[in-house]
Amino acid sequence: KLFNVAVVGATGAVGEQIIGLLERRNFPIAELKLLSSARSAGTKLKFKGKELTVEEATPDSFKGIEIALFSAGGDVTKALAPHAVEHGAVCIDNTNAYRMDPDTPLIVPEVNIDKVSEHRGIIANPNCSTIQMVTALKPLQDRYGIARIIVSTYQAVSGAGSRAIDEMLRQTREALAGNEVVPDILPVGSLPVKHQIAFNAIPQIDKFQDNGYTLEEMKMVRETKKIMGDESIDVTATCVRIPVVYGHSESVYVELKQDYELEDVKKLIAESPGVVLVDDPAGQRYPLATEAAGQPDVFVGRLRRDLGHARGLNLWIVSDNLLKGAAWNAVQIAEYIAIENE
Ligand code: 11C
Repeated sequence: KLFNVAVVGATGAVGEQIIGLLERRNFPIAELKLLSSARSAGTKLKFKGKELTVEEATPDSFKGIEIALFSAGGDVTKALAPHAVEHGAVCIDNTNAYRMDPDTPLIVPEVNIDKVSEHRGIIANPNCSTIQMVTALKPLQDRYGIARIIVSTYQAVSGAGSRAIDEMLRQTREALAGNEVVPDILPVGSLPVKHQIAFNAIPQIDKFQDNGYTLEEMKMVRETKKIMGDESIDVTATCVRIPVVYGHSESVYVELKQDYELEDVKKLIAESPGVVLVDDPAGQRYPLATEAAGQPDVFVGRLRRDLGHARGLNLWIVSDNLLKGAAWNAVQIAEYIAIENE
């Protein structure tokens, strides 16, 4: 069976990756509709050698659409996804709009694809920094149980969109030329205070919440519990933006519920779907953002037992935030939906 598919946010950093993946994966498409804000409508994009014109997304855009992939911001999802559902589409949403809604499954295929059938029209795609962490930790949860996670992230500017990439490159040129560096977007476009990202590390991703954590940090806490199906896991996160274009890196400390052997953990990770073990200290091999960029997998290395806690384990987890962290996870879900509805 072929499906009528819509991509909402087609001209954005994630939308562009979704279109590329639909083409490379040869997704069974009858008609592909590319949608965006009025500002980007009219843009021409290539799909399988054909030029398609991006249209403005409106409630009526979804007539006849069977699968809609949203990545145009939470407000757009909230305004349009209910109309898409009314027209009979299954929506796969890359935004924060419905992730914590109890009626909306929050899916990482390697972790909880069994929950996808509970959807009522909308399936949520988690935040990029959460996706790569839970993909890597799922085999440990299944084998040993997880009591606690402490994560610090080193996140790429592409997570904040194409304009943040441009800003980092511009600031780098300004700094190298000895000119004044002018911050414009980061850490948060909608807040008045801006910080330099070139040659810097900014410990703020998204807005601060009343509890002193940022929204990005709280997404990691809440989404991890929901995806792993265990509210008892203690999660604490510190999320930091660094001047890397593609690929989020994470230092993760995990406390397991049962004793483990390091060699067993390495074997388990090496055998797990969607995860690649890169762990050879003697050869100075470990996951790097530059090597993960453009790849669909989650890369795991620097595995070592905690020095103070026998069930504590340290890992370094890296993945392309626009692929497994966004577009690839969404297309994996879409492929599952397509197979189910064949
Ligand atoms: C970042 N994680 O790196 C964010 C981007 O909720 O899907 C993704 C935001 C989201 O800035």
